Amino acid sequence: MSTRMKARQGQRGASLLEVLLATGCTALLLGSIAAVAKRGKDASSAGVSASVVSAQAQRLVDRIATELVNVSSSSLPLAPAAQRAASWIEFRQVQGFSNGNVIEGAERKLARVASPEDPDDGQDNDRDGMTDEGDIVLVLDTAVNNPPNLVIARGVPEALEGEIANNNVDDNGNGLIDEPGLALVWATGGNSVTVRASVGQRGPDGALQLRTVTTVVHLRN
Ligand SMILES: [Ca+2]
Ligand SMILES: [Ca+2]
Ligand SMILES: [Ca+2]
Ligand SMILES: [Ca+2]
Repeated sequence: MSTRMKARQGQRGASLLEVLLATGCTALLLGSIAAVAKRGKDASSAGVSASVVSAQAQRLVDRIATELVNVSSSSLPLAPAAQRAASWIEFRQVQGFSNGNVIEGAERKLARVASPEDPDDGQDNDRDGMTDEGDIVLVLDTAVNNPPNLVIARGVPEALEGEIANNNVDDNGNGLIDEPGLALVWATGGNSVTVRASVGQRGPDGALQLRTVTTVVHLRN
């Protein structure tokens, strides 16, 4: 074999080695990009911590309390029957006084409604571990046609934490039977509303975590 041919073979060998090395590097690079992308995806679907869910439940109840604290008890609808709770309330806030008369604002409404992602059909449509969870919406004026709903919370279960819906039993022992995930109780002529609300979200381990907050709001006479 001539010296020139040996040199050519050497060049061909080097070229093949370079190609193999380059291919290997590309594969490694693509592999690490895929790994980073997967880590990002895992992080985004990892759920939220229990403290975040607790904060969401607390914020919801605080917001409802803020709405109700300046409400005249006489503006409330009929109280729910004993041992039952409502998942909605209509009310008027006191805006001031004129010649000794109370001036009330427009009728507002707080209600738990079906979530667009999980309609009320007995299925967990969005596969978040809760069946038929809802949103809490605030309507600023019920007299307006098709009033816009302000969504103030999501992930509110069909029944309050520990309660099984529609079995006529007080499963969680709080004195209320089959109460909804937002459970409002007020007595006729009473001066307070008891607000209970559960909020649920998936935790980092994928398991559903529910947090419940209860407060009593004292109304104006
Ligand atoms: Ca669901
Ligand atoms: Ca559903
Ligand atoms: Ca109960
Ligand atoms: Ca029950």
